[in-house]
Amino acid sequence: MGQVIAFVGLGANLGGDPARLRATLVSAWRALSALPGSQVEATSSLWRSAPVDASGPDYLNAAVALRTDLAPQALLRALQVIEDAHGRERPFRNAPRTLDLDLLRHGDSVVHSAELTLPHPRLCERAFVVRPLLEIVGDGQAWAADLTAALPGLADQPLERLVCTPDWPPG
Ligand code: PH2
Ligand code: MG
Ligand code: MG
Repeated sequence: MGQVIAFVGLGANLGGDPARLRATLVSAWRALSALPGSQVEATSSLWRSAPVDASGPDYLNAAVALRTDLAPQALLRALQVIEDAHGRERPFRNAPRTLDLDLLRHGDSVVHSAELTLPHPRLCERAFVVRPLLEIVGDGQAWAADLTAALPGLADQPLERLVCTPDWPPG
């Protein structure tokens, strides 16, 4: 298949104060950049967001563009391994989590399998996904227009871009 650009959403809302959540996302970023045949090409800001369709503390969210050799299913499995290495538990749907890594897009792949739907079915429904993605998706990408078009409808989802974030983006 050759290399494609995959977009991965990062989230965490369990495990401690905001500095601890940030350390988790830094660690996850390093794990993503260490995946075989993969490099992080772009990293969004960190965003603090109220839980959407979920309970628990505020989240830290971000998104990265990952240039990768990995096929969608292999990348999904690798993301789950990184989640598990960060103490992820899955007691119920949308439970608070130490780390969530969501495969949002994988090049132009369209996938409908039991484990994976691409593009992510709720890509344009969540401000904590749309706002970070808009920071790193080039205007040349046709689907960036869908993100921009979704923004006004997401104004009721509280989130803020964090401007002073030591260690982020990791390098
Ligand atoms: N993830 C969820 C459910 N709700 N809310 C915010 N703000 N950020 C998330 O990453 C998030 C959520 C399920 O993955
Ligand atoms: Mg998620
Ligand atoms: Mg997830």
